[in-house]
Formats: sequence, structure tokens, C-alpha cells
Amino acid sequence: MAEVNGAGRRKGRKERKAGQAASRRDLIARSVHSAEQCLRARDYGTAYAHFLLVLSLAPELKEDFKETFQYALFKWAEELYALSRSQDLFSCYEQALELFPNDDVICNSMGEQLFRLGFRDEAAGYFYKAVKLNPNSADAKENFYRVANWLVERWHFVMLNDVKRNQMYQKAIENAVQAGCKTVLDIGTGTGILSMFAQSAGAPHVYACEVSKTMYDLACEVVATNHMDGKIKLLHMKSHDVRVPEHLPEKVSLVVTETVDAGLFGEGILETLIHAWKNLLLEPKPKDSTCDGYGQVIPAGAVVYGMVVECPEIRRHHRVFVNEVAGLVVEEAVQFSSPVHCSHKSSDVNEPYATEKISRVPGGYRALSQPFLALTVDFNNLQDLESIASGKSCRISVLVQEPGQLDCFITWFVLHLDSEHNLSTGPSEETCWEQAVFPIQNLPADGYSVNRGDTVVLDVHCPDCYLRLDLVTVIRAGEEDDRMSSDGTSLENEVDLCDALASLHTTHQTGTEQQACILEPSEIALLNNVIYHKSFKDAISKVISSLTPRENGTFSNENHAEAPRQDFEDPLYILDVSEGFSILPLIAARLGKVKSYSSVEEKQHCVALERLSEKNGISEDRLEFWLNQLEANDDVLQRPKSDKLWSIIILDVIEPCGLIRQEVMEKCAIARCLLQSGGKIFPQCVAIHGMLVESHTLMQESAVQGTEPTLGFTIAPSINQFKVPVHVFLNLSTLPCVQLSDPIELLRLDLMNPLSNHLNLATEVKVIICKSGQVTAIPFWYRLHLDEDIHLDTSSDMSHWKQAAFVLEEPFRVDEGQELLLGVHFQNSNVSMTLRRPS
Ligand code: 44T
Repeated sequence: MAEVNGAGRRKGRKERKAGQAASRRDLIARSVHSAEQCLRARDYGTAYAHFLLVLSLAPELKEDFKETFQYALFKWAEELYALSRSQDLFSCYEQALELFPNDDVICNSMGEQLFRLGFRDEAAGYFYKAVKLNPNSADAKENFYRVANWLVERWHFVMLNDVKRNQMYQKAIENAVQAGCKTVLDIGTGTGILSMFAQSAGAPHVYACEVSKTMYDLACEVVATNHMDGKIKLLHMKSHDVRVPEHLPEKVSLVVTETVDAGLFGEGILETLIHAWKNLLLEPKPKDSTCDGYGQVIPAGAVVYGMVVECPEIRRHHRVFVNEVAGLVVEEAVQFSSPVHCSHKSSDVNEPYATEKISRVPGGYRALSQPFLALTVDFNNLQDLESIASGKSCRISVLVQEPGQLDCFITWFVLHLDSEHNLSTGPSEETCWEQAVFPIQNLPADGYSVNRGDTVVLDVHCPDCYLRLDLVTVIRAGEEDDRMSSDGTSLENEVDLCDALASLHTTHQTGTEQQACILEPSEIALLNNVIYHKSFKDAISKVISSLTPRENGTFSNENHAEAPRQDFEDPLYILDVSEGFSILPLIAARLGKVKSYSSVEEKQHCVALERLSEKNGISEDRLEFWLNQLEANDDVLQRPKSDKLWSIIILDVIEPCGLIRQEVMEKCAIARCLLQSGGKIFPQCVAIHGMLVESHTLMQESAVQGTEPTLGFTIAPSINQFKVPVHVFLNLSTLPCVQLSDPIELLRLDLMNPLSNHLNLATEVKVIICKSGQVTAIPFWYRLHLDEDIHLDTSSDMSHWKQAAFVLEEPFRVDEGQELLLGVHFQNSNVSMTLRRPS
């Protein structure tokens, strides 16, 4: 009985199993069918759900359905994104990654979704994983480099490689710990280096906080690598949120921090230390007593210095000084200004300063005054910190010692770590530091020249906890004689009068004529670039005359066989799809029977172009704004009228940072289809040029060079995960480097020729070594060929473009006279390079 029953049960189970298997197969088949049907019906959500079911029931089908599954996922994700259903979107990706944990495409796509919703740290993690899963994935690499640059700013590498800075901090921390500081808080720990100094100096309790998730994770890794986990307590938070005793068991006797930028206060050190003194530090140390039982900060204080400077490079990026560009009058109609502002009573919306390593600015700079003391701050004195943070300003008079142009103030500072250890960020210092630059603008055209003996009056203050230097007035030599009384009071009155006059002057101007327009520094440099506009004007003229019938009905371009079907009455259509502000449409509109389309988007840019047209007598119907067209047509790069094609399409191929714009080749392919016969894309061809160099500087900026610069601590392997091969925004003319080859053309992109319409190109060029050395990098720039005769170089003196460089993984030893092969790969608008000896 038992046996029969048992056999019966076994049989039943088997049958049931067979039945289950059949119904499983059936369910899978039906689900696959439904999924595919939904895909055809573009019901991606349901398709995705069906696929999910199929693949969890039948993992053996994963490989077969991977691509279709991904397609459904990506389509559905787009819909969820459009519906702002981010939570559902991420759930979908998480499910997908459970099924395909090692799929680089899904990983990368997850990163992209996170990135566009603002979760950059998390996005970086997924991009990093995608690159690790598939080191050949161009998309994932590109994405990773983009966020790596964002999350781990390049100065981390420079600072960690700065031995002098590391030693100074180490010694100052050692001294404090040896003098009795027992509990240490490192605010803004970055990779954890200052905490490790404190720990090795013998501090029994070390805490560190870091607000950036990526840097916090890095610090955890670094601390563990150096066997200090458990000894240094890391907190992922802003110091302002740290509380005693929740996060710190007790108040600390030492705060160490290097949360300073080129303008000293830009990383918020004033607020940070005000909060720390009120909440996290023991009472301040009375003078001449030891650390024991008291609180103290490293750095102890800082002195900010300033200087009046002439610098043509700063000038051309922050002030429109040309009167006329390619025949177009640009003065008076519009008041262009830079967002980096430094005039008296400037509004807080402006950026207070730019940063530059002034010793490396192309064209150099001239000091017009001696350095002056701008401000001192005692980080160990709460009252001092609060008084500076309150924003009260201090008026300073500076004597001009050299005649020149009043282009900017620059500032730097000396950081007093303690009474013995100082770090200077001065312009002539051999360090990584940049200076803060306060460009001077909006003076009357003749107001920038200063002479020996003139006095520049400025205000120094920190209204929103950013250092600001505002020009008040210039008192010309000789003028002040009877005005400067010994107590300086009449100077104050004088200056107030000047203020009043100045403000009368501006209101008068804006009231009647001038239209304000704020441009980015690269847009200002572009507007000042006369050669750029002249070259475009000439090239456009040539195309126009080749397409315009002469009186006798022939065309100037004789070999232009297929005569354009140009109606004598119709204008030629020219489209400028430059990014940002561009006056090329106005220049084109003056060259014949032309109708220009501008793609500027900002209201102030449109208004400025209208003002300039008016001023230059360009009739209203000659200029259209593409944005208005787009709203009507809802289609990019569409022709102006259904029966009209473009005669010229101007593409903005190179970004100011020195890289080729994304999707340029795709845009070209569309543009070519929209050209009339004989029409042209500008530029017609882009040649990438480059050369081999040995550059210590580029190496220092790209990776931490072993454990030596970090004084024996192992930091390089962790932070170097974030290194990127391509460096941007370089000033090639002043880059410290040794040239090891002549410049050569590396690759050509023919924008007019559909045959070269590959999105991916690879070539290998022969390079001859002209000097022995170690190749560490390959700087590159572009020659834009507008036509056969006219070209523009992105490395020229007046260029608004900077240059880029590809940094090699390892230095490559070369000898004079040697021939090498340089592989150049162009993939998705990204350039990468490889160097090898011929076999
Ligand atoms: N200056 C670079 C260094 N942080 C800026 O998240 C050096 C500038 C530089 N964490 C010229 C040359 C150079 N609580 O990781 C960052 C940041 C973090 C905080 C917690 C806080 N209150 C803060 C404030 C900042 O601290 C780290 C360093 S701050 C930036 C240092 C080549 N110009």
C-alpha cells in the first residue's frame, strides 16, 4: 500500500512536473509572443514587462533576447523619463541589471539616466563599471571621462603632486600634535592626506568629513590602503552638519583644512570656520599657551595681496574693444560685458572673479603697481571671521608705478599654517596655484590708460563670502594734489563725487542708446577676433558670388555646371548654427541678396543682434531667428521654406575647450542634404594637427606620480582611477614642455564629402623625432578650412579656442632622427592616440 501510494505519488509528481514544464514553455512562448507584439505596437512598457517575465522564467534565453530586451528597456525608460517617473525608471534598470549584471551597455545606460537626473556620483559608478566590463566601449569611456572630470577635479592631482605643500602641512600638523593636540578634525578631507598626517604624527583621535560622495569613497579606500581604517573616522557630510556628540564624541583641539580656492574664500572657509568655532572646536587658545585643552586651526590665518595688472589676454576675454568687425560696426549699439564683473556696486549675480595661473597666460602680463595688502584674516579668531563675513568693505588707494592699460586686479595669498610654515600662491611662486583675476570693464574707452603717479582706488570686501575687489575710481596724477589732505577725508568726498558722476553717466547711456548683453569670456574673445570674422566674410562672399547670376545670366563660378535654380528675385539662405553668440549672420546679411538665420537662443543675444542690425542699416527682413522658426516647424535644420535650400550652413565644429563637438559628423550629414547645389558647409574640412612633447606639467595634472610626492602614503592607485587621457582648456603657447617633433597634420574630416561620412576614423601617421626625450603627451588643435584658400587655426594668438592634449598612459622614450607611428582614432567625436615603433 505504502509502496503503491509512494509510486503513485512519484508518478503524480512526474506528471505534474511534465505538465508544469509544458505550461512553463507555453507561458514563455506566449509571453515572448506578447512581448514582440507589444514592441510592434510600440507599447514598450508592456513589452518590457513581458520580456522580464520571459527571462526570469527562462534564463537560458538571455543571450538570444538580450538586444531586444535592451531595446524595450531603453524605449520604456525614455517614456518614463518623459513622464518624470524616475523611481519607476530606476526600478526597471535595477531589474534589468539583476538579469544582466555584467552587461556594459545596460550599465552605461543606467549611468546616463542617473547623470541626466543629476545623480552624478552614482552615474560615475555605473560608467566606471561599464568601462571595466568592456574596456573597448567608446560610449562608456566617454561618459566616464566626462563625469570623472566633474567629480574629481583636476587640481586634486596637482595638489597631491606638490611635495612642498604636502611637507608644509605635514610639519605644521606634526608640531601641533606634538604640542598636545589630541583630537583632530580634518574638514574637506579629499583623499584623506591631512588626516593621515595627523594620525602618523600620533594624534589619538582623528576625524575627517567630506561633503562629496566620490571623494568620501576615495578617502575610505585610501585610508584602508594605508592600514589606517579604524584609526581615522570618516564622515560623509558637510562640516556644518557635524554635531557633537552624535558624530564627534567631543569637541576637537585641532581643525585642519585646506578648503580654499584661488580667491581664498570661494570654498566657504569663512562660514566653515565660524561654524566650527561655535560648535566643533574647544575654546581658543590664549596667547602663548600650549594646545592642551584648547582649540586651534591649521591654517592659522592668511594675508591676501593684490596688484594692478595689464594683461592683453584677460582684456580680450572680458572686454569687447573692437569698433568694427568685418565691416560691421559693433561699438555703441550694445554694451557687451563679461559675467565676471568688477565695477563699483556690481550686482551679486555676477561671478566675482576668474582664475588663471597668470605666469602662464599667453602674451604675459605687466604689473602696474607694487603688490598691496588687500586683507588679513585670523582663522583662530571668531570675531575676525565674523567681521569679514559681515561684508563690510575697506577702501584702498594704490599708486600706479608703470604706464599701461588697467585690465584687471589679481590677488593671491600667503597661508600661514602656523608661526613657522607658510604657503604662498603668488604669481612668481613655483607652485600649482592659480590667482584670482578681477577684470576691469565698463569704463569709458579712454579710461583704461593709466600713468605713473595715478592712483587707483578700490574697495575690498566679502559681501557673499566671496572675495571682491571693486574699482571705485582712478585719480589722475596732478589732479589729486590739492584734494588729498593729510587725513584722507577729502579723498573720500572726492570718491563719492566720482561715484555719483559715474552712475549719472551710465544711466544716461543705457537710458538712451545702449543695450546690455552679457557674454561668456570665450564669446567676447570671439567678437574681438577680427581675423575670424574677416575670413568668414571672404569665404561667404565667394560662395555668394558663385551662386548669384551676373547681369548677363551667367555665374561667376564657370565650372559650376549644374546652374543653381536660383530665381532672380529670391535671396540666398544662410544658416548659422554656431553655439552661443555669433555675428556671422549680420556679416553675411550685408553681402548681397541674402537672408540670414541666426540660431542664438538667449533673449539678450537676439536683442543685441537686432540692435546691431539696426545700427548697421540691415533691414529687418534680412535676419531671422532660428528659434522662432523651430517653434513653427518643430524640426531641426529644416529648410526655411519647403521649396528652398540653404546656400551656406555654418557649423560650430570645435568647442572653446579644444575638443570636437559631439555629433558634428551627424549634423554634417543632415546639413549636406539641405544644401542647394553649389551650396557649402563651413568649414568644409577640419584638419587635426598635433605634435609630440615631453611635459612634466601635463603629467602632474593627470595622475599622482607614485608615493614619493605624497610622502610615502599610498594615494595614487585610488585617485588615479579617475585619470582621463584628454586634457582640455590648455594654453599651448605657454605650456611648459619640450617639443620632440614638428607639428604635423594627424587626421582630416571632410565635412562636404559624403564618402568620408564615417563617424569613426582611424589613421596612422609617420612622425619624425627632432629631439631625444620622453614623449608624455600629444597636444592637438585644428585647422578649419573654410574653402581651398581660407583657413583658421584654433591655436592662433587671437583664437577664442583653447587647445587640448592627449596624455599617454606611460612615457615613451624616443631618440632624435627616429621615425614613429602615431595612431589617431576618431570615434563619436572623441580623439584618442597610440604611439609605436615601426615593426
Ligand atoms: N584649490 C585648488 C583647492 N569641502 C580647493 O568637497 C590647486 C584652486 C586650486 N567638506 C588654484 C590652484 C588650486 N565640509 O573635496 C573638497 C570639498 C570639500 C568640504 C566638508 C565642508 N564645509 C567642505 C568644504 C569643502 O573639501 C575638499 C577640498 S575644498 C577645495 C580645495 C591646484 N586654485
